[in-house]
Amino acid sequence: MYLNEENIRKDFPLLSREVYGKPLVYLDNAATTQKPLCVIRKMEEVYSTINANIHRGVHYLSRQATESHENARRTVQRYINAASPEEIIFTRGTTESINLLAATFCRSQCKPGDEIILTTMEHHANIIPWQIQREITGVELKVVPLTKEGEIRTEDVEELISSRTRLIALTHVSNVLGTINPVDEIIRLGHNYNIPVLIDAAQSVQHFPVDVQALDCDFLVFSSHKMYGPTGIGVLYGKKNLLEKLPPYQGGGEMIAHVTFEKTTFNELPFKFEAGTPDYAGSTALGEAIRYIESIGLDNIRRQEEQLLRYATERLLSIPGMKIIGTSQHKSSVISFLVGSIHPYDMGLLLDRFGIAVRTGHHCAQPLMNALGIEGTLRASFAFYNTEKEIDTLAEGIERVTKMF
Ligand code: C6P
Repeated sequence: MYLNEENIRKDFPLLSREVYGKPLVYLDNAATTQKPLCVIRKMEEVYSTINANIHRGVHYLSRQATESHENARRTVQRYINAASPEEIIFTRGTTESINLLAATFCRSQCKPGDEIILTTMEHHANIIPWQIQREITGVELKVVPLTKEGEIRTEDVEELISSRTRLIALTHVSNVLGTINPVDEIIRLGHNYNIPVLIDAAQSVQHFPVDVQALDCDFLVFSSHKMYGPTGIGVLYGKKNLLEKLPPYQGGGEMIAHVTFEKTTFNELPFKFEAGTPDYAGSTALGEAIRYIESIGLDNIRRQEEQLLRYATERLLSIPGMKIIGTSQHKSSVISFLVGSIHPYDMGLLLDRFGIAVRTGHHCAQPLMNALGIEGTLRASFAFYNTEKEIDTLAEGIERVTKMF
């Protein structure tokens, strides 16, 4: 392996706990990752040393807390290589980021009958906000089909483009299939037709470098808790000229320039989209998580996870009755699978008794499940702190369960 697992695992206190008297094997990293001690300590540090409401007070603590929040914004900017910190909007996570964009974009940029292109493999977070806007603003949704390997083809996106297309919104990496989509090609395609592109990076920014200027994407969203940071905070990146065209999402403190009962004028970017007291403790800890990732190195993370994926794919395929769902050549460290006719829920419950945490069900991607003709899958998802030994434990667990049925 590329990284020294023993040293790395020491950074994550939770990984050394036991469940049911057995060592925990945590393979649900696509749902949320565990947190390194430096992130946990950073939360404690904020609340025990600089806690104060930000952007408002003239007092010392308030200025320190504000600086900490704004430093975190610059850290995120650097991490995804955005052109300026104004392009980084803090939200509660990917879901809120997409809801914000769907509501403000459809309200201001779309007329009834205009079209948004999505793909079959989207998470519900990149489907339902658009359906809500379909009800409110009359936009229509077009859906890119899937190949049998579980991939999206750029030519199938192009098929759906019309003079009414206003946005293409797709996931970078499928949370079920692990497929890494050719987003660079799709962004170029969109721009050939003057169509902006939103990338759901919830399953990519923690696995490999994502450079918004190199990709030239127009919007990009992700969640802190899937990248070793705290829960309850995430990011909406948008190109400045596009964000400036959008109206505010929520109203309240911080997002205003001047208020009277007759009329309110709004604050500049990014504050226009950050109504209310922001999660400055969360943003500060997200900044710490990013520094932690950078200290390991995203290229090292990618190589380590690619090796885990290869090892796990081979090991799982040696189990009789194993079917891996999602066989793209370009995959991130996610394996969805079914074994014979065993229900994923039954298998998941029994694996849990062996201390193995995997996810079961539709993974918030029911339209994808419908397209695949299945109800759900088991899903093992790996982070760089997982080990080949843990993959052996998973495989042995599956073999034991198979024998019980
Ligand atoms: N996927 C999973 O186990 P939030 O909940 O806002 O942090 O992220 C939503 C989301 C959006 N897009 C993609 C591609 C995602 O994978 C997720 C979250 C988790 O797969 C929880 S369902």
